[in-house]
Amino acid sequence: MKKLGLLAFVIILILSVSVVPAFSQDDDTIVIGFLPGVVDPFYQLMEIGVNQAIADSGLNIELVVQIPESFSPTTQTPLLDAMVARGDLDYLIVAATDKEQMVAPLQLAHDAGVEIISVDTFIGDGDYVNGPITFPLSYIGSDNAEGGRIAARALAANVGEEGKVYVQNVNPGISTTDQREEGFREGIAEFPNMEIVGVDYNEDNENLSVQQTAAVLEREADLVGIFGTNVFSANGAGIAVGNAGLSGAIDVIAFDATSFAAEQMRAGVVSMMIAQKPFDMGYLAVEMALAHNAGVTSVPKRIPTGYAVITMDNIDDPAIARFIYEVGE
Ligand code: T6T
Repeated sequence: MKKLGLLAFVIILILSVSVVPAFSQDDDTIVIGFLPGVVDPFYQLMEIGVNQAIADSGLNIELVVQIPESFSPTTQTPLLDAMVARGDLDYLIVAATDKEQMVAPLQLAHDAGVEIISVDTFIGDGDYVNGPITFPLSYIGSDNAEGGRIAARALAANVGEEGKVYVQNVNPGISTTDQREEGFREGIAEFPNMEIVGVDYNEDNENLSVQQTAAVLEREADLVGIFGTNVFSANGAGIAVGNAGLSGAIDVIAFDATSFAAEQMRAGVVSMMIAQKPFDMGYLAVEMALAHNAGVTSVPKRIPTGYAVITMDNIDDPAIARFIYEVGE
């Protein structure tokens, strides 16, 4: 009997050890990382969308946010590595700051068991079904080439389809702004009497954008229009045009729709804002992560989020004005 009692005790001990959870943390917690490109109103609104989707889900989710201090793989990669090193990240919602340079760090994260969801920007060529990079779960963002074409056609219409135009851009290698420039070039090529006289890269620095634009305004006395491919590019271009006393004489098309760009529209500097839907991008990214976590196997590899095109004709329409990035800049 004594032997039997001892055997029972050993069996109970073995069973109880084998059911001790592997982690002390509550196993139901889903850990989601959010790693945008930089601090700006666009990504701030995206983060609001992320938080809203988490709140609406009612699930037990831990959100880990890291924001690079500049829009660059050099500042983004260490933050990514630190997030992965936590060892508990289930999903990462990320705006890669370079379509090539962020491939290897994101591949490492994926190899470590983190599911990757691209928001805004993509890696590789963005075709996560047939392209060179297929490991991310989804790419959620604007059709940026189309955005560039919209800008070109609007600018052409505003200037009578002729004249010299200039592009303020961020850095080569960023999927979004590269595609906006490409789309803009395609669009301008539809107008034989129009010419792009230059492109400058401002490193996502508004002051640099002001300086570069001012230099072009000095050089090109007959410039008729400027395309600013993102928040800081458009802000800088608009400020330089205003400083030169050329408001209204030079047409500025702003990609993105900050409240500053809206002010510049009302001041007659900016004629069009191409508003993206960053709130939707953040919200949908969380929803896709949760769908995947619940076992959904057909998460779409590409989710385009669309635009609201804002001009003086519709800026006071609440259904349109709601797309201005109001985040208390
Ligand atoms: O235009 C957005 C974003 O789409 C782009 O990838 C980087 O710049 C912004 O964040 C605006 O500053």
